[in-house]
Amino acid sequence: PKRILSYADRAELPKIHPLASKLLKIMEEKKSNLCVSADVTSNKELLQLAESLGPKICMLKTHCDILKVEEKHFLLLNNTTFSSLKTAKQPDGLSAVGKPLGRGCLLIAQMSSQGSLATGEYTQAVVKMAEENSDFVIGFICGSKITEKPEFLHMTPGVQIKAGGDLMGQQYTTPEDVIYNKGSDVIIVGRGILEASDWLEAAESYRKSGWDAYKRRSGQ
Ligand code: BMP
Repeated sequence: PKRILSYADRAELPKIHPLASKLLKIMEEKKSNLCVSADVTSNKELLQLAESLGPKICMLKTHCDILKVEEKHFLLLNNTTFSSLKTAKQPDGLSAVGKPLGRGCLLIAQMSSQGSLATGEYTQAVVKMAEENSDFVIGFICGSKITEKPEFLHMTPGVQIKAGGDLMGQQYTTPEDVIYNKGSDVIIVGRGILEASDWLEAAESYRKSGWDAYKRRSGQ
């Protein structure tokens, strides 16, 4: 594959979004392009995950709406306006609220599930939408690099050390394939880490594979 700019160089690009720059700097400093997908259903586990894996990750992704709160007898209103990043299919509207707060948005351009319809023209339309809203959109959830513009971040779910899949249609590729061959920037890993007997050890092995693949790709 073609040589790429380093994360550190991209963080300094004149047109980079401040949030993208912040993430790229974190990645370089912590030598981590690992985002853990904290798909757990208890607050306690979520906090434990954040505490123990914090040093290994550049980002923690949550599905706040799966947290169980029944035991305390109240409903949960999922309002993610205050998180630093949102994933969305439409940046309009969100940007009006998010921009003044220094927030950013990731657009879903491709999906890792089998039979996904987010391909071809849809993906191209999403790239165009991102380019037209680059003051708010900082990148994509995608399977591979979909734009050459180095200001945009590419983040890829469906990652495990062994390629394969689950019974619900999730398809997995390896950190090496995602970062080195597909040219993505960040690996998003859920069960590969959460189902391991030792979270920390598993997170370290994903961090290392993701980082080694990046070093190889950037020729460092
Ligand atoms: P896991 O590594 O356990 O398969 O988790 C992947 C995470 O990424 C899940 O939270 C899932 O909802 C999310 N995700 C995905 O797997 N594929 C996509 O295309 C988009 C996602 O948000």
